[in-house]
Amino acid sequence: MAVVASVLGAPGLGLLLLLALGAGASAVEVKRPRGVSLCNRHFYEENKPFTCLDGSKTIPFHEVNDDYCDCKDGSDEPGTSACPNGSFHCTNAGHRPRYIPSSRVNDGICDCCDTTDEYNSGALCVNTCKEQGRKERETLQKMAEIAKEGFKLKQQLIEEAKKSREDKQQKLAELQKEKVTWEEQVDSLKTVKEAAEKPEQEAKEKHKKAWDEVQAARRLEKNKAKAAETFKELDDNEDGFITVNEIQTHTELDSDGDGVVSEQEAETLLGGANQVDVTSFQEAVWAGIQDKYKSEAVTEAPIAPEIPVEGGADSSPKLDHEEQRKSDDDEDYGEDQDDGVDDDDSDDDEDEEEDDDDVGQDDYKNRQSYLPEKEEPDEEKMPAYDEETQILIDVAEKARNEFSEAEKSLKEVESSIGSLEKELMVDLGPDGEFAYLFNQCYEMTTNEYVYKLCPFNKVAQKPKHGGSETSLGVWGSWAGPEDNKYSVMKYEHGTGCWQGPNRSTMVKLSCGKETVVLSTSEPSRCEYLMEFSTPAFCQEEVQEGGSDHDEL
Ligand code: MAN
Repeated sequence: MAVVASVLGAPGLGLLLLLALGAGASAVEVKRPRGVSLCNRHFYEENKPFTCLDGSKTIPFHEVNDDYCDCKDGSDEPGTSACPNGSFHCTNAGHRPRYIPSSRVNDGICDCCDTTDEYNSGALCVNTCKEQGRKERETLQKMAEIAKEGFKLKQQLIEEAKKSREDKQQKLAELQKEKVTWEEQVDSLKTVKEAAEKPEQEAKEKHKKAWDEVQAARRLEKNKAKAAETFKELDDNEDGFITVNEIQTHTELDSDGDGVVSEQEAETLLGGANQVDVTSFQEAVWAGIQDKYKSEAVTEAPIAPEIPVEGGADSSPKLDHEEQRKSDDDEDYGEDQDDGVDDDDSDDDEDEEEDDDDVGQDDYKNRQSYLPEKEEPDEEKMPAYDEETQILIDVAEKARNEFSEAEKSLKEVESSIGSLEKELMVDLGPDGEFAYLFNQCYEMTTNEYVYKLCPFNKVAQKPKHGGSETSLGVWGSWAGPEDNKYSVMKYEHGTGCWQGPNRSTMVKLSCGKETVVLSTSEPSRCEYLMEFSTPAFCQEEVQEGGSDHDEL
């Protein structure tokens, strides 16, 4: 049953609410029903019908705060716990006003610092508003001081950023000019190089051709000598002829695979004759048997093949020297170094090397067939270039070096331009105040990990007691709310989380004199949160919270 007394609350404390404007402000009594805020009091006019704040119903005034819930929105019971969805307003004079759910009214627990929520429960509440208000004002005062100093620092940061941006833009312009110069250099040095390489190439080819001819002649000579030697070996009765019978003793010359050289096979090998003299043997027979022929010395006394070392005994002093040079070069630098030609311009040289290699293999095969005689390498290494060719090579080499040096410089300039352009494109705050964070990293160590924040670059996590770094994301974008975009940084696409998303991190900025990571956490698996203080985030004035500011 509603009674007027309960509508207006107990006389004194409950009925008259205190309005305090800051600590020690003069108190003004404003009549209103219990649990109603100052700004809502005009909805509750004494002795006039009350319309629920949602407009759903109108009730007589004496039914307000009668401990019976009439309005769906609970607005008829601001000072009791009758409505499940109602709220009670604590004025909290001297501190911050607040709303509490009406279920907390008279529940025996002091919620409002001014004790007004426990007017009928018997709970012994003490008014702590003044003390709390004082503490809060002190905190706000400190924050305001920090913000003021931080804001000053921010002004410096902005100045520095402006200057550094200008410097960078100037540097960029210089680099772009430098780039043009290097491009021209590269073009002209390329022409010089190509002009020098043409005669070099021709001279080298000439040298190589001459050397090939010398080698071919030597091979022919050696082969002839081999033929003569073989003739002697085959000519068992030393009558100056090789006969069908003498051929037949060499079963390796069998052509039909029956393991025997028949008379007819032998005759065929002798070119249809019964016997041949040394000249006919050299001219018509040797070529047909040399691949199969096994020296009698081999079968009689087989010995392990010996692979001759380069620079054989019969090399002329000049070739010895040249071989040594070539061999040293090969060991130190691999192919191409023998004539000092760069990789990309040395197709011909590679061919040369291949030729040499092929010769080497043939050489080895030949040795196999003539063992056990000690075989000199068939091929010598190509002699040093003549002076004229060497000069052309040196000139071309110099041109190549100059060209590649210029190309290298051009690439360096291009890369500097690229990173400067990239840096200038990053959004470093409305006035560039965050620029000083670029290229810096800040760490925070927790029980398990060392967290590293490198603003505008990356966030990483490294186990404290060893192990590799895990990426918690690379710079993505500013991600604060529309009206406070620069309050949050987003780092994304970090290392994939097992059966989860790629790691990512939100960095929440706050104003502080120091630039420091305040905290790190992982609110959801592989989604990290960092709190980071920086003067760059300080605003000119601290915004104090609370909408009922005037009631403090
Ligand atoms: C590592 C760390 C943790 C993360 C787990 C997910 O241990 O990166 O932060 O939660 O992997 O498996």
